[in-house]
Amino acid sequence: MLSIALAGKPNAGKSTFYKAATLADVDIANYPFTTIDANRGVTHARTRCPCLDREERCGDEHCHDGKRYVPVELYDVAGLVPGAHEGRGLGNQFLDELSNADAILHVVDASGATNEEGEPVEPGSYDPVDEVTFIEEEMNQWLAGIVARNWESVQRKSRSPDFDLDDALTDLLTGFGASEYDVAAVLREVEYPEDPIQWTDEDRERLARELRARTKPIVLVANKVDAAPDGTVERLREETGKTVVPATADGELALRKGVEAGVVDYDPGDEDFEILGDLSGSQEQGLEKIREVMTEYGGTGVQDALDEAVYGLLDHLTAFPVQNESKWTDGQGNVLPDAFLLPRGSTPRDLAYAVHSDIGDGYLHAVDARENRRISDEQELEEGDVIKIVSTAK
Ligand SMILES: Nc1nc2c(ncn2[C@@H]2O[C@H](COP(=O)(O)OP(=O)(O)OP(=O)(O)O)[C@@H](O)[C@H]2O)c(=O)[nH]1
Ligand SMILES: [Mg+2]
Repeated sequence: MLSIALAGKPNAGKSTFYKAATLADVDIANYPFTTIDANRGVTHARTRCPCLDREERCGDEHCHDGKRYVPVELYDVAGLVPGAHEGRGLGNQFLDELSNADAILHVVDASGATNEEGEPVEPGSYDPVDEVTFIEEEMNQWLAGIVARNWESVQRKSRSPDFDLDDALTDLLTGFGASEYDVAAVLREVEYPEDPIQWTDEDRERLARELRARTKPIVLVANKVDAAPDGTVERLREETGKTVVPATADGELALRKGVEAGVVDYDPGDEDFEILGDLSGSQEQGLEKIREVMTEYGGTGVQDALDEAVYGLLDHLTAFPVQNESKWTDGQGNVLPDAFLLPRGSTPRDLAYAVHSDIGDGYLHAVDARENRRISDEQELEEGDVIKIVSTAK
């Protein structure tokens, strides 16, 4: 499963985002370091369900009238403060949690009402652009530290006649989620001394920065946009050059709670919602405030941020394996039972392996269930493909 981590300074709204996205029970409070243990749960990316191209909706619990929700893992970690890589605040331990992440949603407090330690300050007096820079720097320094601490082993290996820097660095960095391919690509981009003994701290930092950018790409979530000074989102975009998704995590949380209570009709990622039941005046006012923000930004931004990470930054697509190519069902008659997120460029065989390694090993060919025709093994899958895998394994 793809794994996305929420990172950011304390008090930015990470746990609120996490709770809204997973509906798990977590602590939320207006002071720094509310979260001290990492939380891990399941959320979803939203896409268009192929059932919309048929007469009947699939009725799967992950499909709401053609809005398809595909599981993704979400991590909520403790806040990072300047110096976290040296152990300040809750420090290194939580940076280590980021190792498992395929992408990072950096939750920024766009209201400017908390400083870099997450302490409340005069609203608008802290510039959120600064937290973008320092959080990224903490992550880079953390990785540089891992490389530096393990450099001796690289030096030792370099004495062997069949030494290969790519291999040594891949060994060192697999735990961080860097593949051989990532290491090779980064070594092509940066200049470095041939002999590991001559590497300086700057060389290691450059390597770490490039690898971090490649293996832990970041989407900025401009949270608390309901309380942000005008122009903050635009400025974040311009000054960081990153993708910025404006969001109100506690708005999303209120809506999801409303849905649970049966008083709100809303699917995550919708641009608007409907009030169903009779609410007290203040409840209704609260919801109408959220609606204003949603109207301005096209939704609460929580689902958009997840989708941006999965389909934008990580460039994944959704493929739907079926056993019956005309009914689009599995062996039990469930319509479009599964959805898999795969990197763009994946082939039918990759999908077979994603379903099960036995299915992959026994792969014979694949059928495009939309066209009802056999497709080539080299054909790259597309978003929304419905595929029957023919395999010797069942
Ligand atoms: N105005 C506004 N406040 C929000 C929003 N999202 C979260 N908050 C508030 O921000 C404060 C901090 O929220 P948390 O989710 O606990 O923040 P955190 O980033 O997990 O903080 P730590 O665990 O301490 O690192 C709480 O008072 C939330 O209610 C939002 O969209 N708008
Ligand atoms: Mg928290």
